[in-house]
Amino acid sequence: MNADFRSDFPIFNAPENKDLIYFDNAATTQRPRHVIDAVKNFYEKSNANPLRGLYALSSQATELYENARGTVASFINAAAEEIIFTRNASESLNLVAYTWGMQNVREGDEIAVTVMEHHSNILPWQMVCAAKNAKLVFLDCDKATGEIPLSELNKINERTKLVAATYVSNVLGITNHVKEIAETAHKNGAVVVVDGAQAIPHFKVDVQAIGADFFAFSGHKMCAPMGIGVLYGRRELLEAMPPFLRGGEMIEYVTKEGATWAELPHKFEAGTVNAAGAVGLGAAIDYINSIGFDEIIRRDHELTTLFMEEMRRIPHVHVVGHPNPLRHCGIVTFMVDGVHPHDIATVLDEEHIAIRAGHHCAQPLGAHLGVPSTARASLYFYNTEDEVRRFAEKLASVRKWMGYGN
Ligand code: C6P
Repeated sequence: MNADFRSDFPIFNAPENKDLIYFDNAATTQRPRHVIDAVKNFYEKSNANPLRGLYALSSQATELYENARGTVASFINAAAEEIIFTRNASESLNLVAYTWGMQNVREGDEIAVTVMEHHSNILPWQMVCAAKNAKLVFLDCDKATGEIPLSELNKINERTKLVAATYVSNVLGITNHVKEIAETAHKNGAVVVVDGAQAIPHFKVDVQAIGADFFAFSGHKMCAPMGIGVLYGRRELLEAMPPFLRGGEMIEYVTKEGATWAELPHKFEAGTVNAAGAVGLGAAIDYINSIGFDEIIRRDHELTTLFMEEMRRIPHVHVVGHPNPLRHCGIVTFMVDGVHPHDIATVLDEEHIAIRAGHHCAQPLGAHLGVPSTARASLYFYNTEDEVRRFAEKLASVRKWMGYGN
């Protein structure tokens, strides 16, 4: 079954990648033929500057671009005008910080984030807090399991203006209870920003059900092209926010003195948009829907369970985070006694195995757990059991490569 998925991805058919084990899917996934063809077709048949031209080709480009927005909206249970196309999750989070954050946060207020946030969901809030003389508060996680105890939610109070939480940690793979976080935030009058970058590729997201006011993700972590991302925002909030970037196509009317803004979502999409990227994202969603999240979750569970079983059998290897593979969303971070994670990645690269090593852009989490640098394998549904076994065999020899006796 999984061999079929793999053959959907041309990169694995390239002769130079025949034996490639690609376990860096949390950094970026590979692209299926369906997505590559959608982008190619756009440029070969429908390319023009969308939203401007008064001719057929531009209208066609506009239609494809707006159809992709509709596809994204139904994928996460939102309305089309609540979907803003950005470059990536980082830009989506910055958009909220520079607009809602700078407009609403005042001196003495608090912003709460979890300790496991990616830097993209910490630095924008540090910026707002510094500009407004507000306080950044961290919700800590359990050092053994990575779970955020519900008692940490007591740090959210009437001073809290915004809570920013990742749905799934890019280091621990743990899924946070964002619905409970949102309920607590709303009870205290705060808005909730969910970083969905690592969740959206792995399970069905419903922004209404979790109570997200804003939800950010990147296309490239879910089989879509790089350079296209999404910010979902609740309509009333988006309407009250000032634009982030100013320029072409985001205005209603401009005079020498000032301007009025276009309707949602275009108020937040200044300049020529990434139409081919949006079309590619729409195609990626169609592809993921054709597989179905039941199957994706089943593959995640099977592969991660096998992966962690194999890890447990190798002496000197330690998995970071939850002992239950079903709590990992395909992400397994680990250490090997006496070997720096960069050396692990370099030795494995010699064997044509791609993993990530370092701080994973989550340094506050590394400091909290006391492990500033780790190695990370991240799997997706097109990986195979055979790859996991070959990976374990190579990992078992890493210490020998580094000169240890066993
Ligand atoms: N994490 C990883 O290897 P961008 O770069 O904007 O597409 O995504 C940023 C981002 C935001 N939130 C989470 C939870 C993420 O995991 C990432 C990106 C990659 O873990 C690259 S550092």
